[in-house]
Amino acid sequence: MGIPLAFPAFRLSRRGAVLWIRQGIARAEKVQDEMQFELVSLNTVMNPDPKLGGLSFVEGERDIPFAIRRLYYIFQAEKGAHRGFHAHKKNWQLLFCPYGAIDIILFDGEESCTVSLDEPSKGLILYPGLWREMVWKKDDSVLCVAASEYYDPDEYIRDYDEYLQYVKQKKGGIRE
Ligand code: T46
Repeated sequence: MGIPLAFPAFRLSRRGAVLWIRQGIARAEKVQDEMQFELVSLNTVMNPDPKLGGLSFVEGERDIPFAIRRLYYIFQAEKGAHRGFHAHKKNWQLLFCPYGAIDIILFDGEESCTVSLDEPSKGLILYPGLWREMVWKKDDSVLCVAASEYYDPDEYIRDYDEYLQYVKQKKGGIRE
């Protein structure tokens, strides 16, 4: 049996309020809606015998607001490693760090914010359109990503100036 969680998950976006309720996932804290991301607690079952550890799980379209088309993970990166430096135009993602600690630095064209993934039960949902950088705080930390889309290099924005232009266009009401 999972640990009972008191609060339903919900999110608010610029496009209006969206409510999604699912037993077993809780909104850990309200992070800035304007930044279009959300920190959530993943379903977690700790074994009564501490030597046997715990198990966390996520169900697409139930615990997170998208179906999972792709999983990937980054491993064997050293403390101090920086990766990322891009945004996605279409991809929704759930990031989590089952081992170690990784800081995720987010930027929406105006504001930036850092979220620390330092516990296996912490999940970070990223809406499309956020610039991100990942910083390894411990050797061999593992970053896992559940993504809404198949891999498509054309839906990445890897050029910073292009990203700023993209944000400007979106704020001006031009959408893809
Ligand atoms: C993200 C952060 C958190 C593929 O061939 N297929 C894939 O599904 C992915 C994700 C990557 N690749 C190739 C593309 C590059 O040649 O793997 C190589 C490394 O990818 P990248 O430099 O984009 O890795 P990161 O760590 O900068 O970013 C990755 C994800 O690409 C990205 O979606 O949000 O992790």
